[in-house]
Amino acid sequence: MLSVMDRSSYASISSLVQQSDPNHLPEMSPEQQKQLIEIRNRKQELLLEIQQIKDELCEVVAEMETLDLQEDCKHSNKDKQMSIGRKKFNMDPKKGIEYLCENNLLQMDAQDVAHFLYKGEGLNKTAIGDYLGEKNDFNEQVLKAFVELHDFTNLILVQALRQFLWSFRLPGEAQKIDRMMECFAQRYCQLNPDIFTNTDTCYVLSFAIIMLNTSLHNPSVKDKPSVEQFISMNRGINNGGDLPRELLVSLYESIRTEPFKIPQDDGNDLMHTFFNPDKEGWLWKQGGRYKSWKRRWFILNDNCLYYFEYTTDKEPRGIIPLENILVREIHDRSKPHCFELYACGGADIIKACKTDSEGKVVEGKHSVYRMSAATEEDKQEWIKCLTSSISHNPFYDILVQRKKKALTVS
Ligand code: 4IP
Repeated sequence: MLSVMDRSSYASISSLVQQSDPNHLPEMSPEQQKQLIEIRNRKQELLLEIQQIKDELCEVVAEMETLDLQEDCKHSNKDKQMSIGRKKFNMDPKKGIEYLCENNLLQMDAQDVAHFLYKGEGLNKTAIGDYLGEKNDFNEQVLKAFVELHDFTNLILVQALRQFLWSFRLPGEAQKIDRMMECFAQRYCQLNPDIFTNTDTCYVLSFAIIMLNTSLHNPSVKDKPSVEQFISMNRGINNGGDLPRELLVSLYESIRTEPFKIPQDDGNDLMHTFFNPDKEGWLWKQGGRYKSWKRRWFILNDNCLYYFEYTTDKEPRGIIPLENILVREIHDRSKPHCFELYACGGADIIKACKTDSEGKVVEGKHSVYRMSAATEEDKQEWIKCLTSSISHNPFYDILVQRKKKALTVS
């Protein structure tokens, strides 16, 4: 508009535009009045346009703020879901992984899951161990991918084991340990092809090292094996031949001077044990010295029997290891469906521990543990589970088989 008007006429018209009474225009020619009306109209249009642009701007700003907010929420939601996923994993590894995949925080892909476990952020190492040891195609692929994330190149076997056993906690179940150690031995031999003639030798020696660690550093083991004993223990395990003496001496020395660091998981181990029991349920238990009956929640797991006052208790009231223990049916006049645990070999007192009335841990005083089940079926089921837990230690069966394989010349 300025281009069609000279500056002075624009100034004069502009001053008129500013007048308080826009309809009172006495000194203006009709031409000027026409121009003025046009300018006013244009001004109105421009003001309207400005208002529209302002409104649009406000909308865009509001939209941007909402987006930022959503993004923030999304992030905090993701963090929240991640933390829920980790907690779920620690309670039940399979469910945790499912949850993380459902929420797109993880892909149901062996490599991706293996990375997640290897990173291990916020994860309980016992739960990692359990997941990796699980027997199904997918978990086995994850285990393989997980082991492949470890680099054992040029490490002596003890160092490789240290690295491996620190990345998760070996589960108590023999079959799981077997699968994991098998994978470990394969990976170690693949990266260090000149050390062992077959992976079974590596597997057996790895176990010998783990056992040596226990014998040398567990205070309850009185007779500490010497290096010569360790060497003779491992005679013939290399396809019928002996492993180099220097190798065995260096393994022995490494363990003697520095015990394995085993992940502890802040007391969660026991909790974890209680999540996967062989059998659990209410039983009445008779006291040791005072023969009163108490209703207790029993959990049988890994060759050990635990009892609690309430199902929700975190700490057991008593623990009865089932070594050298037998079970038999018994008739009791005061309670139905009874059975009892007794020491084989005629020991007077069953080795066990319990918390006393002041919460102190003390030795048990039972010569037998007599229990009463709610029904005859439940009694039979307890006897069956206890008997199989007592008589079967699959871990040793597996090791014996392997040792046989490693001793035979292929
Ligand atoms: C107690 O009887 C309870 O039965 C205890 O069971 C039992 O300990 C005691 O055995 C027995 O004297 P009172 O409560 O009537 O005193 P719980 O600990 O489950 O309450 P056990 O060893 O069975 O846990 P002794 O041997 O401590 O007397």
